[in-house]
This record gives sequence, structure tokens and C-alpha cells, in this order.
Amino acid sequence: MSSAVVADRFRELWDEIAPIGRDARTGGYLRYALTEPERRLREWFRAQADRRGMPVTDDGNGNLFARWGDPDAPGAVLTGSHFDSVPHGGAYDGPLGVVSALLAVDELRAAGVTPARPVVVAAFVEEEGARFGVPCLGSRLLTGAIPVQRAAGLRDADGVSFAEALGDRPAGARPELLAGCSAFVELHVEQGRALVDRDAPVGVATAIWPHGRWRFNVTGEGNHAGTTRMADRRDPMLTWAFTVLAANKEARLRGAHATVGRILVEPNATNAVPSRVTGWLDARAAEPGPLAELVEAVRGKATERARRDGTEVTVTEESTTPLVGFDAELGRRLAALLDAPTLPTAAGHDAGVLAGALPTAMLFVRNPTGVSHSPAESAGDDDCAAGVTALARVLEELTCR
Ligand code: HGY
Ligand code: MN
Ligand code: MN
Repeated sequence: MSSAVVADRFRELWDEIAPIGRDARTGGYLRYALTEPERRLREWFRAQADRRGMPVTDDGNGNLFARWGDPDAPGAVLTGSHFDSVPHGGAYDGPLGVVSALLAVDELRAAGVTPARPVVVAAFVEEEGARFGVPCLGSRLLTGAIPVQRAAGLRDADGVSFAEALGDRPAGARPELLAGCSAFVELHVEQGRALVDRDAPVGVATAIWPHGRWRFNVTGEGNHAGTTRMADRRDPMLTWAFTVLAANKEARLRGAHATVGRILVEPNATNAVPSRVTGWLDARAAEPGPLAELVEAVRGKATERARRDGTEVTVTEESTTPLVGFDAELGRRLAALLDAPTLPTAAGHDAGVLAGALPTAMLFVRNPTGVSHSPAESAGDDDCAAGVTALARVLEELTCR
């Protein structure tokens, strides 16, 4: 297929899903796992697979798999990504990998390729952790990286558990499904500017920074905003404000990344000193050591400030992902095949979880601004078409050689 045809096919499929879950006010996406918009995308995925004669299975954890090739043949090459988004996230983070995988199958079929090993296109559930709080929940369940009991009991802001949203208790680890796979290759929009700076439409990932999420519960004394003297207050918001400043400083000192993007305040009234503040720290670093130091430094600063403010702080680790080194041989082979640059990322992905279970690689597609987890996230159709063709070549290489 010419790149123009691939770009047209991409635009055609992309326009089918673009309106789903898009917020008219911000232009961002509200595609939380197993909510109505994401369910519509799952149905779209099933319809696309049916149109291609690709039977779809569910692994009992909410992950969908569409298969091209002999159902009993071993060594399937797994590809795909996720549909769910962060609140008001961009269009490409996740869906680009699923749409590109379907189009890569089309491209191979149009070229008359009959793979010796099956291709399986996956749509993983709850990659962002935006609804149930643990990122890569679907791929962690599939690989046994999270206890079923814990996953089943995770609750969203309305108190709905993952098991209730799934409609059943998650199946948990499916080693037999993974045993039938020889590799996993996830295509994803780059969430940075490395490919822009190298003037390349496609790149190959080398590693994912270790990273995690920690919940800080700060309790104090709720009181009247007007009649409570400043000296008499035990204000958790004050403790939290200092903690946020400390996180920023401690991260800069270590070349690490610390983000506080989510907070809950009780009672959350303009004229009341809060009784409780819950804040989440997202911390990441190129190496495990600085990451651990960063988290401990922030924990220490929060505890120290709480003593001064007469408040209490508890810190709970909600999820962590170790340093992921993708399969070096596979990465070298793909970078040579595609004549593409290699690059690490500080963004987490299902590929970071699958890397613990089978040889795994990631392809990145150029993002002109590098902005992600924002309505401003973008990627050009020509680069997306280049990503489809690159993925088709990779799938042919891994299923036919
Ligand atoms: O948070 C991340 O890095 C990913 O987008 N879930
Ligand atoms: Mn994301
Ligand atoms: Mn993603």
C-alpha cells in the first residue's frame, strides 16, 4: 500500500472513533475503563475484528484479543495497546496502538502476506488507572502482577468496584495465553520530543523509567475560616502545600520527575479549614536509587511539616513499576529493520508489564509538540501512516522469519 493510501485508511478509521468520549468544552477525552465511552470503543474494536474475520476473545480480566491466523498455532505475535484515557487526555495515547495494529494487519493482507505465526491484536483495560487507581490493571492481571483480590476490590470515585464494573471477578493470571505468544510489540504515540529533535517519524523504545504513585493522607482539624485564629489551626492544606513544594525541589535536585496533579479536600468548602487533604505523588526517575531517595525525602518533609502544623500524615504506596529494559536483541533487530532511532521513556505502558512475561518492544510515533495527557496531544496523519507501515514490517518480520 502506498503511504498515501495508508494515511487515508488511517484517517477513515480515526474519524470513526474520534467523537467517542470527547469532551466538547476541553476537546479532551473522558474514556474511563468500562464506562460508556470506553465500552463503545470496545464494541467498535469487536466490529472491526469481525469485519476482518478475526475472532475476539476476552481473558476474563477485561482485556480483548483479536486473532489473525491459525487458532492453535504457537508463537503468536501480540500487538495493540489501550483505549482508556486520563481525564481530558489526548486522542492518541492508547488508541493509536490499537488502530495501527488493525491497519497493519490490513497492510500485510493487501501485500498477500500469510504469517507463519498468528498476529493477535490486544486492547488492554485500565492502562491509565484513571478510574480504579492502579495503572496497567488489565496487563497486571493477565501477567499475575497484581493479586486478583486486590484488583477486584479497587473502587472508583462512586464506590463501584472493578469486579462490579467488569461484571465478574477478574480471572487473574493467564499463563497459558501468554505461553502461546512469542513477543509483544506495542505502538504508541511518543510522549515527548525525542523524535521531533531527531527528525524521525518512528522510534524504538529501549527502557521505561521506574515510577510509581504514593497517596498522602493528611489529617488536621476542620474549623471555621473566619473565627479560627491562625495560631490555633491544625490545617492539613498547609502541610500538603509544603509537601508539594518539597516534592518539586527534591525532584529537581535529583534530575527526577515529581507531579502532584490530583487532590481531594474535606469538606472542600471555601469558608472551612479542611479536616483532611488527600494528595497523590507521581514520582519517576531514570534509575531506582534516585526514585527511592526522592520518595523518602518527600515523605520526610511531609512528616516534619506535619509536626509543625499539628497535623498527621500517612503515606501509602499505590503502585510502582520497576525500571523496564525492553528485550535488547529484539530492540536492536527492529531498530535495524526500520532504520529508526532508539529512545527511553518516562511514560508507563502495558508493554512495561508484558516485558516481564515475554520478549517485548515498543514503537513510538512522532508527536510534534511532545505534549501528552492533554487535549493538545497530537500526531500527523503521515507519521501515523509511517507507524502503521513500520508495525506491519515488524509483524511480518516476527511472524514470517
Ligand atoms: O502514567 C503513564 O506514564 C502512562 O501514561 N499510564
Ligand atoms: Mn497515558
Ligand atoms: Mn498509553
